[in-house]
Amino acid sequence: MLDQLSGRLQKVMKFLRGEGKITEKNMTEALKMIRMAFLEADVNYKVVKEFEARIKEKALKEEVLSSLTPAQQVIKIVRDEMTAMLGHKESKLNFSGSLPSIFMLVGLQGAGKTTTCGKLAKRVAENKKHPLLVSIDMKRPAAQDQLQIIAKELGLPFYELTSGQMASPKKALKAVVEHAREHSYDPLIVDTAGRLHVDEDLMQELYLVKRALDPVETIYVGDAMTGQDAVKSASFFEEKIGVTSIILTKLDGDARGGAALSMVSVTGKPIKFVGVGEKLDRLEVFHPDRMASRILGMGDVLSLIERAEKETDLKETEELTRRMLKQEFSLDDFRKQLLQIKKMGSLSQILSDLPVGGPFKNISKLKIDDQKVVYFEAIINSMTPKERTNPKIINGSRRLRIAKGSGRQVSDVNQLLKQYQEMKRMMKKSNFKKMMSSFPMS
Ligand SMILES: Nc1nc2c(ncn2[C@@H]2O[C@H](COP(=O)(O)OP(=O)(O)OP(=O)(O)O)[C@@H](O)[C@H]2O)c(=O)[nH]1
Ligand SMILES: [Mg+2]
Repeated sequence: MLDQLSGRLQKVMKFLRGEGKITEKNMTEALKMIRMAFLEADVNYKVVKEFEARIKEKALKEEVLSSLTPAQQVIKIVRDEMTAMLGHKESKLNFSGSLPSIFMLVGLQGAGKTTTCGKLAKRVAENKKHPLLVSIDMKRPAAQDQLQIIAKELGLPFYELTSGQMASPKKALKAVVEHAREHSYDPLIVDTAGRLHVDEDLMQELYLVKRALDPVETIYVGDAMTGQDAVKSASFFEEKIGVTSIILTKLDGDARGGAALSMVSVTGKPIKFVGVGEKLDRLEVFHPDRMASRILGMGDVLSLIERAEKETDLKETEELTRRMLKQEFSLDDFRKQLLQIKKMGSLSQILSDLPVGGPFKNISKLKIDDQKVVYFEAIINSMTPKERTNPKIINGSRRLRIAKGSGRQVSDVNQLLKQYQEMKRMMKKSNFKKMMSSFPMS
């Protein structure tokens, strides 16, 4: 995610570190590099100019220049300004005092509104809320079905509106809200129709729906891959119907970052969540500070830790880390780790949260796909406890026995042992502890 921008900005940070002293000349050079990186990432021109001016003003101050670590100071300024650009602090969803709180999702066609309705419903349900899903998209015949299928998958209620009912929208919407109130559903999450382009018809329709529902959150859903187009249409929606927050989707793709970096400054609205995959659990709280660190190559260790805490047994993780540090990493540990990886999401997702180019660079070369995790688990299950703690004793005949026992090939056993050795070797090289203690987190 945002690899190119991240790569270019990391070069600037490296350049600054290499310079030692900060002068007007090398600062101008660094700012030029930053400007180019941002423009290439499709960040709004005005936003870039303001950003540049603020960095320059702060970086060329006496206390920075005369400090012992001027480059570090400048890097911190860049990070802080980027955090501000992304919206300072995380921003939570609003709920209204009277039930139900209504969330209305709007945006262009294919931005991810329907999927995001499902993701949001799942998230609030996990926080002990009782969401009700409804779609007022009557344009596409499949639109109702799509949301209904999502609701079913999540085991959450869905209110079916017919186009007959929607012939008098005010009445129909009132009935939905009444239904939600009667059954104490909260929030009521409303999916709407998208259009290929912003047009007056759509805006008029959405405006009327908004007026009838009076939602506490009108959430603009924007596709991060479309860059400045997403920002422009967000402004248009804000102007015509008014939005309260933003969710950016498809940040798992090869979005260049322009949308994320311009959205808040241009619209003045906070990004509350980001979509990072098609599946319904791939919605993350948007943390401006972590995002800035991630883009600057400082890695999003906090998000990773948070996810790990949610998905895994914390004690087990601690123990595993301790064993890794002590180089006691056995095949049992390897298996535990595979299981945790399986629980936490794909390995590539986990790795994208780690500091790039840092000590984890090598680990990202390890490729383990989800199917293999299943095979590997079966293979390790077929080993004796002794073999697991001391894999060195696994000779040819043992390999054959293990393969047979797990229903796999000897080559699979070999591959597993190779991957285990590789991981062990990389853990050793990675100096986990040093990385964790030196990571700048404020
Ligand atoms: N990779 C990825 N795909 C996403 C994400 N969010 C949505 N999608 C995909 O984007 C496509 C469109 O999503 P929908 O939820 O149908 O979009 P929509 O805004 O409801 O579209 P319309 O109702 O046609 O306006 C689907 O294939 C989704 O799976 C995301 O965060 N990451
Ligand atoms: Mg839809």
